[in-house]
Amino acid sequence: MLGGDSMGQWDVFLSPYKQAVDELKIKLKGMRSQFGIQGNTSPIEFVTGRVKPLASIYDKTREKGIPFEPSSQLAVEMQDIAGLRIMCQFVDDIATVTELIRQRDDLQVVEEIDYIAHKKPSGYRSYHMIVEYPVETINGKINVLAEIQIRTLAMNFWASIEHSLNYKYKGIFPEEINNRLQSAAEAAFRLDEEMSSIRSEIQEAQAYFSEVKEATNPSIPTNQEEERE
Ligand code: 0O2
Ligand code: 0O2
Repeated sequence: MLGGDSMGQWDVFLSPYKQAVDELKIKLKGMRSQFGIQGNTSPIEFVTGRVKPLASIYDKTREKGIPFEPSSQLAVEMQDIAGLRIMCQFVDDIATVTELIRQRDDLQVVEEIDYIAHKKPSGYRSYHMIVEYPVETINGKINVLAEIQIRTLAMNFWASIEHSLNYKYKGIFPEEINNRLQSAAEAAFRLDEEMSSIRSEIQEAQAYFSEVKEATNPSIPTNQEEERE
């Protein structure tokens, strides 16, 4: 168990990461709503974010063979303490999102890992960007690293299922489960391909659906209108 002092040090160490996650989540969600306001379909479906829980930080320090303590070594070697995840409907949206991120002035991309072109042996597919993000604190600016994972809904579905199974089996899957996971990864890949091939039809239907929804939505009366009634 961690003592009070040690917990305090972790709180101090993790606080800029929490701020980075909160700020980046707002900014990435902002990109999504700007597409909507301009009347365009957003390449971003939804965004989530988290600060890595201490138990996961502990596990990863064991794997990496580095000390489990708040330190500059940890800040450099563990690049996903601040983690953002962007979900897209279509594989092509991922390139649009990565380009938008590269163009931003408020962060610096330091590394990109393409697990879509080169899927992991587990079957995992996703595009990872490691970014350096400046957090303004009362003690000055702190640059923190954050990992942005960009993936389709199908890739996300597979990864979240595999993640839970990994937790249960501690990474050592029975052969049957392993085979099923590999074929599920192939199925997710084919689903992405199928959806891409009818992308324009899907997007027309979605635009039509939201127009109809807007037209049939009863307008909410303003205060003035309510007073008049
Ligand atoms: P809205 O109106 O639903 O778009 P938070 O701090 O609550 O904003 P957090 O805790 O990082 O976000 O992550 P959380 O709660 O897991 O999900 C973040 C956003 O993603 C939420 O939307 C969820 O509704 C949305 N979300 C999560 N899973 C799915 C999913 O499978 N499909 C879709 N379409 N959306 C999902 P918001 O931000 O609350 O607003
Ligand atoms: P969690 O619980 O999501 O935080 P590296 O230091 O680059 O050599 P690292 O940091 O493991 O190694 O980088 P990598 O491989 O790019 O993975 C970072 C994150 O990607 C993982 O974080 C997962 O979120 C996700 N990921 C990578 N491989 C897989 C996989 O095979 N299955 C699933 N479901 N997710 C994967 P954590 O810390 O492992 O986990």
